[in-house]
Amino acid sequence: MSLLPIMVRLLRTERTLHHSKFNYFSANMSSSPGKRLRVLVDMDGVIADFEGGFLKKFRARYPNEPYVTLEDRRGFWVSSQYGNLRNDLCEKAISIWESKDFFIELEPIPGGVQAVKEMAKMENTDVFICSSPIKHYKHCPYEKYAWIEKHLGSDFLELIVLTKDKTVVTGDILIDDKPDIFGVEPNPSWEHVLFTACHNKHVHPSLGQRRLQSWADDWRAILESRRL
Ligand code: UMP
Ligand code: MG
Repeated sequence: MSLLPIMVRLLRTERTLHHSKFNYFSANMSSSPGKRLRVLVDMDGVIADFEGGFLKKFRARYPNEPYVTLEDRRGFWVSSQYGNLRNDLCEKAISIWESKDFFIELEPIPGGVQAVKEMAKMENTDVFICSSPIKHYKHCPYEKYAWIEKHLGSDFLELIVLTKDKTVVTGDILIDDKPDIFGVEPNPSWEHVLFTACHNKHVHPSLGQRRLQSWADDWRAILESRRL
């Protein structure tokens, strides 16, 4: 039996394997190294200053009521802390963010808009704005869209995910100031990077949880670490 046909077949197989391996590596190396990344960026407390806007409007509408300084804020829920101060202050707090123009007039958090624009331009990177609207829907969802258009531009209107449950949204990273993010999906695909805010700076991060102290912090390094 001649060995020639077998050797020819082996050589062909080797060449095919080599060729496809080369294609695989060259495809991966052609742009930036590592995999494509999907980043979910929260709005309130991360790019829009919910806490500052709330305090300013609460004090203007209820000048004779007690209030909580940003320094003394504890816990994610503003309404709970105000309710603990005095029962009826819970409803008064809620009345502030249920009012027309509350969400659209929020000031941007320093560096946030610039960082989001920059990450959206990065190669192999998809950015979505992932925000929870309040149940009183008369103004909030509309104003969140208007805020994004005003500060990030109309292209970002296509990148908005409004949901009460962020666990059902898939992504590699979720940058969010809420310390505990739960929902129907017990194993969300994203790593929750806790964005530091007045209400969470005293919170001990859960095991292995990373923080972004502000937008001056190294957000690029956090993104790149997830690309590997
Ligand atoms: N919110 C409340 N009660 C509070 C504080 C905030 O309902 O005491 C709302 C305002 C925002 C939402 O719509 O929670 C926070 O959204 P995320 O930043 O988690 O997406
Ligand atoms: Mg938030």
